[in-house]
Amino acid sequence: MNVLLLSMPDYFEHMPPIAIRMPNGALASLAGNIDGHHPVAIADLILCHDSVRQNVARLIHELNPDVVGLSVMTFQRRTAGRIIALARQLKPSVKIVVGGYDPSLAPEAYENMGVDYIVRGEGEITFRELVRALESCSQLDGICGLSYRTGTRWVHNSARLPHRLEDGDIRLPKRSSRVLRGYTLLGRQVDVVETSRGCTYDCSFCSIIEMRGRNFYSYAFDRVLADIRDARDHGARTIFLVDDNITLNVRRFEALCRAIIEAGLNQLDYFVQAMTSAIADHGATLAPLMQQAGFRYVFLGIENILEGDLRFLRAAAKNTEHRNGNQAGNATLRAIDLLHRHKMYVVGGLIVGNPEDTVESIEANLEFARRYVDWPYIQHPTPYPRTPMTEDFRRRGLITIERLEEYDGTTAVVRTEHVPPDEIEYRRWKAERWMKVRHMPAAFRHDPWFVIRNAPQMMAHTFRGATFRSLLGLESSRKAFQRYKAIRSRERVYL
Ligand code: B12
Ligand code: SF4
Repeated sequence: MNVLLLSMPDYFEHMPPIAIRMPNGALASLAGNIDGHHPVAIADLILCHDSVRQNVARLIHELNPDVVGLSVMTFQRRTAGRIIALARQLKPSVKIVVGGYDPSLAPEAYENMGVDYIVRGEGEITFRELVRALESCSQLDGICGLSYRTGTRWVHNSARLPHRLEDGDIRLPKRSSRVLRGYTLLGRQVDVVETSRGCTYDCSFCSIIEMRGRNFYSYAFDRVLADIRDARDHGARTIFLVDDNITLNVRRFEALCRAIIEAGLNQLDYFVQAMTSAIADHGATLAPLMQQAGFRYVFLGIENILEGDLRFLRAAAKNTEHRNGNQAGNATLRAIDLLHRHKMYVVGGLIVGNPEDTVESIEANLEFARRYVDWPYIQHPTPYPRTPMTEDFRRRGLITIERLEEYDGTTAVVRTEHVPPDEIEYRRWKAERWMKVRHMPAAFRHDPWFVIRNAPQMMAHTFRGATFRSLLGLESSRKAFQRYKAIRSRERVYL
């Protein structure tokens, strides 16, 4: 069976395609895990976000797929609907499968979108079994994690338990299936690699717990190293370790750094997400190893610097430092200091606009980011399907925007008890632009040619909506913000 796998073109403010175009890790993993005789093609539509219709039509025409699979996040649902309609129009008999966070957490939303199958939760084994069943025209009722249509009725098979990742059952991703080119992270080809899945915390804004429960399973190092080598052999110079929470097991992470160094794979740049508590508590031994292994950017889930907000986000525990077995306050500053001392850059993940936030508390977080982080990744709380936070916001009547295409994390779709959404977003937008400019010299030192060639476009992206008059203070920056909002709204229409 010919299989075509697509990830959505939708991007958000912190991922401008001029500088960042990452492959979707799920699709290569799915491709590597269906039976080997099926021709499979992967198209990450971020690589052609300005010509989606033409590219999807071309791929369907050239590849004549029997099965089209889409990987979808919540803010991409509208685009997914349009791509489904296009695929159906071009080839009415094609079988359409959706998977990923949004179809898993809101399967009911896809029942009337023209799809045939919904894969809930982890996809490798479910999709392998589905393609087998389609090939042999056999029953679908025994495939855990699958939802399917019979006539007008949808059947939801029982859930599939998260895979323990330990017996080689999940094979390596198949990167050779990618048919579009142009992956980049600031000028270096980037790829994604998993070393573990899952997390045992329960932050109220995070989709991971509803997706798979509270658990943590990891791949053997041999497999991880083979995966990194494969990414490198396909041209990657930067590797993003996409683990949900690699710092849950610090000793394992340290051993992984040693394994990367011993395998000579530390010539690559690495990018990883981490908890502040783990870095603060263990950074003295962990950070030097990370530096030696090639880690360059660390996304720190700081979330917020105020205790009240951390409690609301259920993120206090993962941001607490420990000394001699006792709690010793917020871990953020120590974590940042340890990473800086070992020449790593901090991507600061903060969430502003929580229910009790005032203008002052928002500004306190923005000021913190200005002072301490190298690259801001500041977002607004976003009520994704089935997260505990969504229930809180809905109960309090604070959700102001229901249009899911705006749920990209940098659009304020909820208000606080004291501040309207536009004001929250305006303050974040205004502050972040200048923080991003500050990182340009560091990017220049690492990749001078990329920055020389792309600096004008990167600046233009960062300052969308601004004019010389607004930058010189001759026009209100609120006007520039309104223009930026209008540009964002147009950008979201991919086809
Ligand atoms: C790595 C990552 C990123 C990376 C890379 C994205 C990429 N190109 O792959 C970056 C940093 C770019 C990113 C950005 C964003 N991300 Co992100 N990201 C993740 C993270 C940490 C891991 C995802 C991953 O690769 N997992 C490994 C793969 C193998 O697993 P998987 O994606 O779950 O796929 C499995 C199943 O879902 C299923 N599946 C998936 N697709 C398909 C398709 C088919 C056909 C089938 C059958 C099955 C299937 O099978 C796969 C294999 O088992 C998750 C989870 C987390 N804990 O935070 C968030 C997460 C996916 N991101 C999320 C969000 C919201 C975003 C952003 C919008 C902004 C933000 N708030 O952070 C941006 C938007 C990106 C953009 N396009 O502009 C949310 C999604 C929530 C939702 N309900 O949609 C998550 C869940 C985090 C959260 N807040 O809870 N992200
Ligand atoms: S620690 Fe990270 S992965 Fe774990 S629940 Fe919190 S946000 Fe999600």
